Parts: sequence; structure tokens; C-alpha cells
Amino acid sequence: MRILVLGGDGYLGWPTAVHFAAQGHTVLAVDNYLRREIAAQTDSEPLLEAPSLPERARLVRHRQGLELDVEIADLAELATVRRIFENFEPDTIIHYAEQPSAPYSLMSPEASSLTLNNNLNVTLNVLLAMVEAAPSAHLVKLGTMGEYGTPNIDIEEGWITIDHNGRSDRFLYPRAAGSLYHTTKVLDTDLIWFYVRTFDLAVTDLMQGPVYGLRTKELVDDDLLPFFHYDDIFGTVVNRFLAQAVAGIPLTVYGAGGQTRGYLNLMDTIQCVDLATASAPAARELRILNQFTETFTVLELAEAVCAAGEIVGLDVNVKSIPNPRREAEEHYYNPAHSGLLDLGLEPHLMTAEVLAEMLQVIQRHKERIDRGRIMPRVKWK
Ligand code: USQ
Repeated sequence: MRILVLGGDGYLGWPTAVHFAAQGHTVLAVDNYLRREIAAQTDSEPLLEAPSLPERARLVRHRQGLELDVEIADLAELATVRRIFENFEPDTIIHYAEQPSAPYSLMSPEASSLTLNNNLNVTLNVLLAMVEAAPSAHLVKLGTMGEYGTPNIDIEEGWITIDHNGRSDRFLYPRAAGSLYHTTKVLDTDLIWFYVRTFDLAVTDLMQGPVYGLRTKELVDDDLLPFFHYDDIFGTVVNRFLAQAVAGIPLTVYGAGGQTRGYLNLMDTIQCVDLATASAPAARELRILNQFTETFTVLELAEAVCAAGEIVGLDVNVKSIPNPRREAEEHYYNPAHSGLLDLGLEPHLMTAEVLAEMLQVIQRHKERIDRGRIMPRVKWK
């Protein structure tokens, strides 16, 4: 297949591009370095410095014999997206090209505006370019479990049938996001659904939970690893807790720690995207899959990191701090997630050994952990 990976420099985009190249597909990874720029502006650089995208591609070619084309371009510009689609003629488009940080999206009015404009424009441009230049391609779009929020009923996979006054119909499951970033993903979904039902596109929307992990099957050399963030802006909670454990900082549980989310290993993100790519939905279908393997409360995560710490000889402490976010700290959470398992997903679960192995890698780079990047700098209120 000809696979276009949008956001191909990111935490998920880079390992996805390399994975598909290793499978023998023709891959073009496009990125405008937005994440690198925001990280530099907000003092949130990853634990390990990453070479530029062209240099990363050169290294995997040289060391692993993998062919991978890359381009630095801004997908928020329609003319750029058009040109890329017309020249590359993709069979599948993997769309990660969004500002992914909830705290950044609420850091300042300018950051809110950038997040909304970037995320919505890129998604619209991709849909417009599909209609014009690749109407039978398959779009695999990264959504988020955070679109649903934490409703007091079971969460379905994207759709719900509602019986009302003796009649019945199928609707997008109600959305109630907890940050502006998550809200841009809700708006993306509405935009996508309009283009799917009006222009007969085939789209898979992957509703992903927070990801943890350092490496994938194809990426093991330190200088080729995906960005590993432990800061308050881009770091997801498990990665943050592991870095905190290594730095000897008590794990920063926000508030009561009863917030429950669906988590998955980075290796399973790659597996899910691979499975979704291998099984396109029909034209005019918006297939929505909930992408996580296990649910945990924040306190359960903290306990898991403490147990992993014991394996590698770390004495890990936990400390609740005031929650900088506006979110339920105790709530019902029961999301369906059978779609990807039905497609063949074989989960890598969050065992103590998996976390301990991550701790060992982070321990090798302990001196690079900047303690000033741990405490939350952005408050929702
Ligand atoms: N949390 C803590 N302590 C911390 C950091 C986070 O208690 O030091 C809590 C948060 O309050 C939240 C939970 O951990 O309840 C998850 O936070 P997170 O920062 O790992 O995840 P979130 O901000 O929701 O966003 C991340 C990714 C985002 C993706 C989302 C999936 O950055 O791109 O869409 O996970 S989900 O959370 O399911 O919406």
C-alpha cells in the first residue's frame, strides 16, 4: 500500500511510519515540527534529543535497510495537502497531525487558538484533499477516548441507538470532552461524519486512551526512540510517573486519584493502527473503534509504578497534589472495546516487568531529567 503518515515525526507518527516501512509498504511521513516548536517554547523537550526527521529516516535506512520518505510541510495549508495527495496518491492516510496536549490547549488564549485552528484545519484539509484526489482511500484518524468524557452510563464504540417516543435511530455516542484539545477531536469527528455521509468516504476513527511506552519492535536504538515526554505539557501520566520514580520525586497524583482511563502500550497503538489499516470499512462508513487495552485509576497506576520500582531497587513515594484540571475524580467508567480485539489485537498488558524495563531505560538517562518540568504549570481555572 501507499501509506501517508501525517504527523510522522510525533510520539506515535514516527514509530507508525517505521512500522509500515518495515512491512514493505511505500511510506511518506509528513510533519511541520509543531510539537518540537511548542516543546522548545514551553521548556518541555523530551528525555532524549531526537535527530531531525530526515536524519531519522537516513538512520533507519542505513542501519535497518528501511526505505521511508519524509517531508517537512504544514498540513494546515490546503495547497500543501492538495499537492501531497496529488503527487503521492495514497491508499491509506494515517492522520496524527494535531496538537495533542490538553494542558497546552488551555495554557493561554493564543495556545487555545493555535490548537483549534491547527487541528480543525488539518482535518478539513485532509477531507477536502480526499474528496478531490483520493476518494477511495481509507482515512485512519486518531481520535481520543477523552471525546466521550466520563458519562454515568456505559460507553459504546462511537455509536449508540436511541429509542425515543416509539421510534429508534443510531447516532454518534454523546461527547463531553474535558479540555479544549479533547474538544477539537469532538469537532473533528463531526466534520468527518459530515464528509463520510455526504462524499462517500471510508474512515476509521480510533478513540485512543493515554499511551505509555518507550520503544517498539522496530525502534530500539536510543537515538531512534519516539519522543519520551515526562513534562506536564506533553507527558502522559504513566510516562510521567516512571520518570518521577527514577528522579526520586513523589508521584504526582492529581486530586483524589480516582480518575479512570483506558490505557495502552505504544506497541499496541502500532498494532491497532496496523489492524485498522488492513481492514478498511466500506465507503460511506465511519467506523469507530475504542483503542485501549486496560482501565486503571490514577491511584492504581501509582501503585503499579511503586511495585515496578521495587523490582529495580527504587523506593517510590506517592503524593496527591491539588488537581490542576477540572475533571471528575471519582466516577463510573465502563467503555466497550471489543472492535480491535475482534480484528485480532493481542494486547501487551501493563505488567510490573514491562514497567520495570521502562524504568531501567530511564535510569540510564537519569541525569537528563529536568525536575523543573514535573509540577503542573497550567490550571484549567
Ligand atoms: N494525571 C495525574 N497526574 C499527572 C498527570 C496526569 O493524576 O501527573 C491524571 C490526569 O488528571 C488525568 C489522567 O491522569 O485524569 C490522564 O492524564 P494524561 O495527561 O495522561 O492524559 P490526557 O491529558 O487525557 O491526554 C493524553 C494525551 C492525549 C490523548 C489522551 C487520551 O496527551 O493526546 O488524547 O491522553 S484520553 O485521556 O483517553 O482522552
